[in-house]
Amino acid sequence: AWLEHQTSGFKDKDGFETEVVRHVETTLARSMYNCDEQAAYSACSLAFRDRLILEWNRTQQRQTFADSKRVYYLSLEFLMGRALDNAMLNIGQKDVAKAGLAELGFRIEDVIEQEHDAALGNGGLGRLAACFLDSLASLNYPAWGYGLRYRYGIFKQEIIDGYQVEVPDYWLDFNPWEFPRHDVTVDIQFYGHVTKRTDDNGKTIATWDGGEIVKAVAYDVPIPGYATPSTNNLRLWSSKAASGEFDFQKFNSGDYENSVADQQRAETISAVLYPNDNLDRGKELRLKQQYFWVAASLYDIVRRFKKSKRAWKEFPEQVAIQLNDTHPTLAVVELQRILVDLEGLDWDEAWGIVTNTFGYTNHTVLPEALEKWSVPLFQHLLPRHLQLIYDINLFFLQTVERKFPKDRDMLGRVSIIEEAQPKMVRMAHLAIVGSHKVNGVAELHSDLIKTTIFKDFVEVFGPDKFTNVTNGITPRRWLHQANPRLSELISSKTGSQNFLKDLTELAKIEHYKDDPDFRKEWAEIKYANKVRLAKYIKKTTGVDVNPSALFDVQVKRIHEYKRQQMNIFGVIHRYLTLKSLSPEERKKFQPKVSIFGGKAAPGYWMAKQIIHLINAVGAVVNNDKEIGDLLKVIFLEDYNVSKAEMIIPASDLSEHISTAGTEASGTSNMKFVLNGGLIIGTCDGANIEITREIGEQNIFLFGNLAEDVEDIRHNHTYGSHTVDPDLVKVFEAIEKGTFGEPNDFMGMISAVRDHGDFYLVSDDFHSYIETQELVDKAYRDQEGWITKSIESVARMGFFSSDRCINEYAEGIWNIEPLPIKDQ
Ligand code: 26M
Repeated sequence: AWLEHQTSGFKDKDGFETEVVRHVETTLARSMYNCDEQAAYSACSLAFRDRLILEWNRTQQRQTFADSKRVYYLSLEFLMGRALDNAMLNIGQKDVAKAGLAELGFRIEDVIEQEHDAALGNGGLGRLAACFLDSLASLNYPAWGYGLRYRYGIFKQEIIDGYQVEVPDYWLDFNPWEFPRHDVTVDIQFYGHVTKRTDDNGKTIATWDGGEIVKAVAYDVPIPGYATPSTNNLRLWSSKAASGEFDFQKFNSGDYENSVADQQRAETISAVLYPNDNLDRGKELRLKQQYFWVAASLYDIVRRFKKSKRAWKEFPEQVAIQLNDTHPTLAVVELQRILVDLEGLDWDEAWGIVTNTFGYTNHTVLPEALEKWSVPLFQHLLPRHLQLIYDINLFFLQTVERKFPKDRDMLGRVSIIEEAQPKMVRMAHLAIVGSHKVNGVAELHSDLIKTTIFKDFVEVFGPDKFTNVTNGITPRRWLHQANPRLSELISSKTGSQNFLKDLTELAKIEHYKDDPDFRKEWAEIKYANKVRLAKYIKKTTGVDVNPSALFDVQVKRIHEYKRQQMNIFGVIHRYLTLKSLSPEERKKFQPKVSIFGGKAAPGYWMAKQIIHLINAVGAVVNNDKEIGDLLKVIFLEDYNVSKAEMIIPASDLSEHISTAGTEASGTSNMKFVLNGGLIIGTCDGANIEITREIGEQNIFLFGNLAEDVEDIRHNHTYGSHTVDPDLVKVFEAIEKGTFGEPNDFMGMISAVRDHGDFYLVSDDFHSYIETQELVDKAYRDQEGWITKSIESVARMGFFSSDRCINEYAEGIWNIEPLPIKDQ
């Protein structure tokens, strides 16, 4: 209903054009005669931005006036992608823009593609945060995101001679979607020392003095909800020298270098996103980033609360703060510091407020990703916080002691401080102790954390503190925006676009699964999306791929646990099989295009080797005349959100093949199925729930189960370990030099053969190959395949991030949507 009588839209295409022209001529100071696509993008964004600002202001006013509970989502990563297309669709005026731009001589697609992705994230965790913002706004929840305004997002990936090369991603040249708030700043303190004194009542007062100050400046990004006037705020902090530009005192006294160095050191804090996904390296600058962002955000949240003049005990009734992994865990300590040191509350009252405010989401069980900070580093950078952590730990361990008297091992295991050389602060333990709820991101994952890494805490706090919220994705970006024709076909059958607000309405399309016209259109849409991707592949790699072949896609961060190495070994196996066949036999083979994409962390040697092998295999296979269209191997450079929007709708089959028990949830699995692709996968993460929803007949599952992994690993080390015979043949081909210098790939081979095959590549290989054969067979039955595709999409309603956010709101945050009255 809002769309019909919205106050902020353009009246019609002429109204839109007037605004675009005005922005080109005045804001950009250009003539319409030399308005290129980039200028058209800028002007179009500015025109939409003007509309957004009005609703944004109103939403903030409405939230302030209602004075109800707000949720704050603290995340070091927001992988937003492009904003213009999303803004046009959420406001509901893409058609108007399309017609207006056409009259001005532009194709809307070309204009949209001018925008640089906002890539302030690594992968799943960062993209989840972006989907959550979309759902929070679309469901009218009073919510803010808080993050860091990195000058450089995740690096741009170039592939040169088959190797990954990293190029800085400078994205802020022209960004119409952010609003600097030079008046909203917070001074953030580092280093220094703590003095304690006793006041007249015998109470200990701690003061933290000295050290250095860095200024946090707020930059706000509007987050429009879909088909609602609600426009929420994402606040990103940028670091600046506290002295303003640079220190003139030092400058005038001739110390030019140091005056500039201070400024640069301050600005370094928000300069660059750490490009590691699922790996913690314990670097001081990362801890500085965390405290800088957390302290600025909490100052802001507390300031807003104080304006309401409520008693402190009401804080958790007004404020919910969600910790996106352990990265913002310092917020727990910072709030306790504010309440005790600055506001003078008693320890216990303060701690009650703190624990009722925070919720913690765990996103990984990989030990190398669990954050730990060395105590000496902490002592140096945040001396008061370390004291508070010791106190928190002391009181916590006392309660554990009361519950489990004399269990010294238990105390050692759950302690926030790890007794190592040097001692370490375990951030996950701190996050659990400081929160009222802890959740995993898919059922299997939530069960696993309760029975493995956080088992002792279940004993200490009881099982109710631990819960599951299965991830979801926004259907606006991942269906309507990425696949407009499919969205259109669905709405023609469900009767409206309401499925984009209530994804369970997808169930209605199952009635049409036998309707020949519907099926034909369904297949045509997939084919058209494949043609589009084939053109892109031709343009970027020079390789011709046949859009009728089976497109088999694995796009995600490159990581051993995600097992891209198993995929490429499987491709080599397929190639060797094809080579061994007669031309006649070959003709019976299902033609296939194997498509990879994803970034390796710059310091992750093995991941880079995997990329190199994929490219080396492509170079041989794609030029083998005997093979032709039967097999192509493509590595798509610089996989990111906007490329995902093009790649995902074009897949027939996608791979989600992590070693069971390692992928917490996965979210691209949901995106692929929602777009009519089938998946091959292990019993891991959300694959299991996807199977439950869509039916076993619609998914290709294989491999060992999570519950067996430990024993198998034990066997690798202490029992006999033999490599699967088909995989041996693959290794032999690599070692013979079939794909170039074998030494380049020995790391991958010996990880499996000589170093315990930690990720079970060999153990799962046979099952993987067999299941790929089932895929080929199923694909040859095109009618059967289309049925699977339609049934799957129809049953994906559960995986909307709207459902997911509603679960957080009810089970963890205890917040309600803010009703919108007609304005
Ligand atoms: C930690 C320390 C230092 C530098 C970087 C990190 C770090 C950054 C990102 C650690 C982990 C990071 O991301 C983890 C992640 O993306 N996890 C994924 O979360 C998704 C959303 O819940 C899940 O779907 C994926 O399965 C899970 O791997």
